[in-house]
Amino acid sequence: MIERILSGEVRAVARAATWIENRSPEARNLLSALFPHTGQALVLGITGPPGAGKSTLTDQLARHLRAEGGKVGIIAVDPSSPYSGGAILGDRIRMQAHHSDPGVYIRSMATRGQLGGLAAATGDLALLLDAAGFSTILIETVGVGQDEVEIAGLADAALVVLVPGMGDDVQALKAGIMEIADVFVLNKADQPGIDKLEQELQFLLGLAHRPDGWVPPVVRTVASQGEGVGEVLERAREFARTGRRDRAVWWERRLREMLREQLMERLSASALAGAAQQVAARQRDPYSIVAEWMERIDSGKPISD
Ligand SMILES: Nc1nc2c(ncn2[C@@H]2O[C@H](COP(=O)(O)OP(=O)(O)O)[C@@H](O)[C@H]2O)c(=O)[nH]1
Ligand SMILES: [Mg+2]
Repeated sequence: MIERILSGEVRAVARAATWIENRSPEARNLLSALFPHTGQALVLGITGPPGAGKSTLTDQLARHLRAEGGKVGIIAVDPSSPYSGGAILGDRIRMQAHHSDPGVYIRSMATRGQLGGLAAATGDLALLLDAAGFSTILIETVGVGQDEVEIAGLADAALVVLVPGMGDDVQALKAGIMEIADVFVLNKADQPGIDKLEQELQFLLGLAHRPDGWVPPVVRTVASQGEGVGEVLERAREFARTGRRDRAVWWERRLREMLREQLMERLSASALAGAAQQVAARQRDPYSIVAEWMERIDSGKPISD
C-alpha cells in the first residue's frame, strides 16, 4: 500500500481514504509510514455559506491548476444538514468534468458518525493525498462552525466565499469568519449588491486587526465564468508563502486528540457504563476509578470488565 500510494495509484488512495474515514487501525500505520513523504502540497480551505459558489470555485481552481500541470486533490466535506442533499448531487455532476482526468482526485467526506473527529479525518486525508503526489489539495466545507475553523487551521490558506444579498449575515458571520479568512472571495460579482458587500466587508476589515499583521485581500470573482479565479490562487499562494500559519497550533490540538482517542480505545464501553452506574449509585467514587484505570494503562492492560 505504501509503495502504491507513493506512486499515486488511485485505487490504493481510495482504499486508504476509506480506512481513514472508518478510523481503522491500518490507517494509523500507513499514515505513520507516509508522513515523511508529506509536506509538499499546498492545502487550501474553501468555506462559506451554502450556495455561495464554493463548489464552482473549487472546480475552476482545479481547472486552473491542471492547466499549470499540477495534480489536484479535492476533499468535499458535506455536513449531514438538510442543505447538503442537493448539493452533494450537484457537486457530483459538476465534478464529472474531471472524472476522466487522473490528475484530479475527488473524495466526499461524510460528517455523520465522525463524532467531532471530522477535522482530524480531513487532515489525515489531506496527508494521504499529499503523499500520493497531489500538488494542491482543495478542501470545501460549508458554513463556519468549529469544524470549519479547525479545518482552516489545517490549510496553508483559508478562502472564505461571500456573496451579495447576505445582508446582515455579513455582520453575523463576523465572529467566526474574520479570524479564519486569509483571502476573501466575493463571488457572484455579476449580481447586484456586490459593491455594498465589499463596502461592508472593508468596514469590518478596518476594525479587525490580526495578530499576525496580515490584511486579508478581497478578490471579486464570477466563479461560474472562471473570472478572478487566477487572482484568488495568486493571493492564496502569497499568504502561504509568508509562512504566517503556525503549524504547531494545528498539531497541538491534533496530538491531544490522538492521545485521547488511543486512551479511549483501551476502555471498553461496558467498563465505562458499569463504572458510571457505580458512581451514580454512590457505591464508588470517580477519582479512585480513574486512578485505577491510569494504573492499568501504565501497566499496558485494557480496561474492561
Ligand atoms: N450568477 C452567478 N452564479 C454563480 C456564480 N458562481 C456559482 N454560481 C451558481 O450558484 C449556485 C451554487 O453554486 P455552488 O458552487 O453549488 O455553491 P456551494 O453550495 O457554495 O458549493 C450554482 O447554481 C452555481 O452555478 C457566479 O459567480 N455568478
Ligand atoms: Mg458545494
